[in-house]
Amino acid sequence: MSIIKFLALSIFTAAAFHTAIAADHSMSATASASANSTNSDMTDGEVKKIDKSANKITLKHGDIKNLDMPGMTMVFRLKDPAVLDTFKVGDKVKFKAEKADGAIFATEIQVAK
Ligand SMILES: [Cu+2]
Repeated sequence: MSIIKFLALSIFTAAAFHTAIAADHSMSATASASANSTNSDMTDGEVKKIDKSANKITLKHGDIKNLDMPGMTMVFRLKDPAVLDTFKVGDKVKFKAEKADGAIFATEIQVAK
């Protein structure tokens, strides 16, 4: 009786231990996958023109994967016009491109280091 109890307990303990390892492993795999996708969403660009009154910025940009767009020079709108004060023509930037209301917005735009 006591041997069966002991065996049952050790099998249960081993199973619980394995489950804990598996949960840990899948959690860290998910975290690194989402970090990778965040990085690849950022597009490189160069500031060509800033139009503060119209809240627009002209960028020469690299491939925009999420919008399926090749590199080109084009106008982006900004959700936060205050960021225009932090750039000047010729700055290299990184940003995310988002389609909204029939226009393309540059979001999370920042000077590239
Ligand atoms: Cu474009």
